[in-house]
Amino acid sequence: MITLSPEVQNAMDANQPVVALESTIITHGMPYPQNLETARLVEQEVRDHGAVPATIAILDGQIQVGLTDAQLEQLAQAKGVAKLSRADLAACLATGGTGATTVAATMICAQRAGVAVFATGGIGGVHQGAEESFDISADLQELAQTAVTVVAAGAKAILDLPKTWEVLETLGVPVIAYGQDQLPAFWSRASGIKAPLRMDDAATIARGHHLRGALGLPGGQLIANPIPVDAEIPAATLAPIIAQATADAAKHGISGKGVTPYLLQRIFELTEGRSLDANIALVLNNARLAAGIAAELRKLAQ
Ligand code: PSU
Ligand code: MN
Repeated sequence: MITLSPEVQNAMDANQPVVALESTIITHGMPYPQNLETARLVEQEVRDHGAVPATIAILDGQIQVGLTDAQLEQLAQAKGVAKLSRADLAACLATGGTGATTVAATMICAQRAGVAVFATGGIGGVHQGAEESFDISADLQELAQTAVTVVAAGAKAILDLPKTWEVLETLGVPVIAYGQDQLPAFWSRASGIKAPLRMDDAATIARGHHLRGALGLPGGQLIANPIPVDAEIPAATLAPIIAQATADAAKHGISGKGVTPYLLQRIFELTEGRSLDANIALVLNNARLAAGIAAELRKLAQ
């Protein structure tokens, strides 16, 4: 069921640190060709910081952990690729299908392959208006069940962030701000919401992961890593743009799996590309931290 790329297989055999990367950000989170350029840059960033990248996707009914450059390029250019979450994973394998993995599905595949650390942009969460739509990302439940430490720049700021953090607290997921007291808000460093937990170095985060396992607790950790200062867009600048995009989504009747990709694309248009530049910068920043955590976790496992 699971195919490791030669690079990932070698790393696993040699007990080298490995960082999982998702593929929905490539197919549904960014336009071509920036999606492909970013996917390559993120992989390189992981390598430059001492770990091996494992981009995960389902290709022709096989879980691929680690993609060749040709596979990456094919995925980045493909149209109408399925967006796979926990519910869709086995069905895609059963039908021999191809699809991109969300945070939830990437966590499942990573854990099965023995990869404990995963870098992405921002997790899914509770959508605005969820009290009507009931739209809550499966990413939250996954963090409660699957023992992978996920490094993200918080939850995407298109969401209802206070409700997202409340749900994670209810589910018993450690939400750990990296190097600051408040939670970041994806494109912005500040959200005005105090983080439940804070850690300042990769070794402590790795110990936290390790000790959850030792305590027999299921689930992972969410590391909320603020976007670099020079790349951020202030929350006040984005607020009216997010409101506009959300209103446009409602007007066009966008629902379900389509909501997040629509909002990201609309905000890209409304910011004339600035949101994408920030998104790329924060993913690279998360890849760096994840590589450091993966290296510390390897030391603990020895
Ligand atoms: N991070 C980004 N861009 C993205 C995503 C994460 O910077 O597009 C993707 C992830 O795959 C995440 C998904 O799981 O968005 C959330 O989708 P939904 O809200 O439908 O659960
Ligand atoms: Mn949803």
